[in-house]
Amino acid sequence: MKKLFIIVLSLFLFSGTAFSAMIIKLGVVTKPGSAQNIVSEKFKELIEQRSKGEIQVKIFHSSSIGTETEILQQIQMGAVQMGVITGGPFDTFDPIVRVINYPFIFKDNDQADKILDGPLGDEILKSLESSGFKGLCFSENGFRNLTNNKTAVKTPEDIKGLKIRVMSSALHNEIWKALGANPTPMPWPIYTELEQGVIDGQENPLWVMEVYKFYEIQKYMTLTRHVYSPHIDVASLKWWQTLKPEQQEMIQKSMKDAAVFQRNDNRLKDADRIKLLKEKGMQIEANPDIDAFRAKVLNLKNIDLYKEPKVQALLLKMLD
Ligand code: EAX
Repeated sequence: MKKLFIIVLSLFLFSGTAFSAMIIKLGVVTKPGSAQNIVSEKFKELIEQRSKGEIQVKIFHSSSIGTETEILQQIQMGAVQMGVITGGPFDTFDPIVRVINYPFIFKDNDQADKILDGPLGDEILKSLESSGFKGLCFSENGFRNLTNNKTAVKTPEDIKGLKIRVMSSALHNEIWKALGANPTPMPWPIYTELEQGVIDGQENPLWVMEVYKFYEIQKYMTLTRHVYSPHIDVASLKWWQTLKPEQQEMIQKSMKDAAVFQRNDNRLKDADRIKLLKEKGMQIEANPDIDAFRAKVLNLKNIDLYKEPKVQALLLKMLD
């Protein structure tokens, strides 16, 4: 009897030591307090709780495992399992992402949610599978606004010749060329380049100006809202296919809940950000000549970057 007990006990202990939590490595390029980090931390909290600790998340932030492009490459290989990545650098991996980065395609948050949470969003997420990603959902970076340290900007004329940092994306480069700027693609982060005057300006959602203290080094901001920048919350398809259906479901649901939480959080905080940035000394142009900006980018849909039939078709559907 004693022997049996020992056998049973050792079997139990063995299976106990054989059990180990699954660790998900998740990469973001931003620092704690940033939009990407808020989604990631919420996801970590939800999945660890819902899986009762069987699934754990290790967040690699502040570019500690590379730029967004490098994180995506590691996700493709399965070396990193998940990422919360801005639309910009993603479009080199799948040109369909250019559809959501099209300037002025979303007029407000509600429309962005409706489209990205609906069939068009699903079509984009599904498309990512052909480049090795399981697209889970969209959280948000937000509507992007222009800042610079040279001049107040109200119309595209004011932008002429300004050296503007853009994300590592051929499309974003084209957008700023069309607007008359001198765009310079570079990966995140960019504080030092702005501080040293290597670039005159940049464009990002309001939270970035606050969290990264751009008010210290950028005098002018224009509420251009030229691109609505979602984050694409992705997993490695290679890894995803090794998961049990119930794990997939739990991860999918937790990430979607985290995304909805973060979008609301960002929008709630936006209300106070303009005030804060003004107090910090930024000069803000709240009513730029948006029609003039829009006119400058009207023909972008005809550029080669939108040529692929699948991409062209989806863009036209969205512009409809
Ligand atoms: O969220 O590279 C960028 O401009 C992104 O918006 C950055 O990740 C900040």
